Amino acid sequence: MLHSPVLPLVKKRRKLQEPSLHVQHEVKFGEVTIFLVERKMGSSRRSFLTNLARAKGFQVQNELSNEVTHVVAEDNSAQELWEWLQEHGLKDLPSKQILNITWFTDSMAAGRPVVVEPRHRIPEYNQQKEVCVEPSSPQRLSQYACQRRTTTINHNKIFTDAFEVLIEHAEFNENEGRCLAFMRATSVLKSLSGAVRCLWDLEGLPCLGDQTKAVMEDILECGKSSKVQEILSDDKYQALKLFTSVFGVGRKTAEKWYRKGYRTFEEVLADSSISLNKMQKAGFLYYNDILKGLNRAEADVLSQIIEKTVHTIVPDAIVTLTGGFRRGKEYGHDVDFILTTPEQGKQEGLLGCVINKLRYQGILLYHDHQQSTFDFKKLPSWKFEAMDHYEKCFLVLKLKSDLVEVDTRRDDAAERDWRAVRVDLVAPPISHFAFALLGWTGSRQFERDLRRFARHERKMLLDNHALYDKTKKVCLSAKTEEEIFAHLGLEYIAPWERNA
Ligand code: DCT
Ligand code: MG
Repeated sequence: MLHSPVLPLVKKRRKLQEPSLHVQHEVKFGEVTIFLVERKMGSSRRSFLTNLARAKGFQVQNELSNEVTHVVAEDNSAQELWEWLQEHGLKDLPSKQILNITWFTDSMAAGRPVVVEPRHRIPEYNQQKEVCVEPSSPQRLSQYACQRRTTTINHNKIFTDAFEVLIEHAEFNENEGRCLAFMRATSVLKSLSGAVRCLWDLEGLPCLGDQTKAVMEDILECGKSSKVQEILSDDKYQALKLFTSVFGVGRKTAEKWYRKGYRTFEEVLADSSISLNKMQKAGFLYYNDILKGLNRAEADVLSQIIEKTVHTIVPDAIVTLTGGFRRGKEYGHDVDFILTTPEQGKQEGLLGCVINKLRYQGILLYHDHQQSTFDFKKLPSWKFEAMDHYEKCFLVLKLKSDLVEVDTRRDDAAERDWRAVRVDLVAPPISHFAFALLGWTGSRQFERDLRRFARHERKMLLDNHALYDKTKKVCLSAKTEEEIFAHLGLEYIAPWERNA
């Protein structure tokens, strides 16, 4: 196909007029590197916006390079932008965020990089990309999720949704091998830049074995998998799925209730011999609210509440949003925060005070406060437990509807001005912040593969506390996630590319 000549989108003379080059600003958001496209925007507006962003702690590059994560354009057509970007021969172009100016202005207004929403994207840019992108060369795809870039855009949802049922079913039946196989396959499919249209597309992809391919073949041929349909209508699967959807109810408890012959909540709650623990009581009490989860706007309001509360206790405490929302997800089942203090050790006891303040504000519905069992001398923690040893608390809070447009409707139509939401807080010492942040950012599959990669490829042990080099017999310290990736000899993967 012939294209019209592509005009340069950055004019050479700009360099001479870049007063900001000499001004040093503190970088607050190391994970974001912006490039502003000059064409249509104009050089003076570009330089004004560059200075504005830098003054707010954003990194803005004058030249387009591989380090750029967010390309921001104003009024450029999808086609001219795509062609121009192609010419630069950037690594991983499909993984870069190509955005219109609204993302930039929203971020400036918020004072931080906002999560990319559909309205921030360039109209028709993705179609342009899909027409032009060669399917990413499968041979190069790593078997480790920590060597792939996986955004929240999943082109293969039809397959991964089916796999998720199979994963859950395998989990209920304690079939670890099958569970792992489908989790790895799901993760590979999520990382692809396009939809799989036939089994040939899977040539050379890692982690896709015969059983996963058979399910995909079924879906490709009939639009659904008979195996998945069978599970979905299975009595035991349905009961365990229902029971484990209650906050505080794990597989074992669900199984016990199923064995007693129960299939509904009413049946469980009518049995006086079943004593629910505190967490399960809260789980039933706020079941519908918690099941709804939260959206980004609600998570932002909670961030403000938690930040404000924490800062009345320790003014310079550091509050960091983590978990799925840090990865750019629009919805989550909870909001996760890491709290720490610049002064080592000052975070001790902080969570207890936060809980008291939340109670005083009248928004604490439930809390499970776990003291730290963190022992520096025991590092590295040789057992890779699901839970880390930091002080943490699992909360249910009231999110008031006067703060954000909260869906407070209840099935019984009772009037109320709040909704119950799940919040997790974890408080590592600042010395271990980077490890805690990396661990709590997830996704779970990304974490699993980071640890597997460390162990098998680097002879290192990684967990939420530390990185241990078994060859050198030393713990490698790190202040940032970038340093941990560097210790592991891995290319840095930004949080929004960890949705493995
Ligand atoms: N995590 C961890 N140890 C745990 C639980 C979680 O290291 N015991 C990590 C993995 C992901 C991250 O913390 C947050 O956990 P979740 O909130 O369960 O996951 P999420 O990715 O935030 O998903 P959601 O959006 O549904 O909350
Ligand atoms: Mg979460």
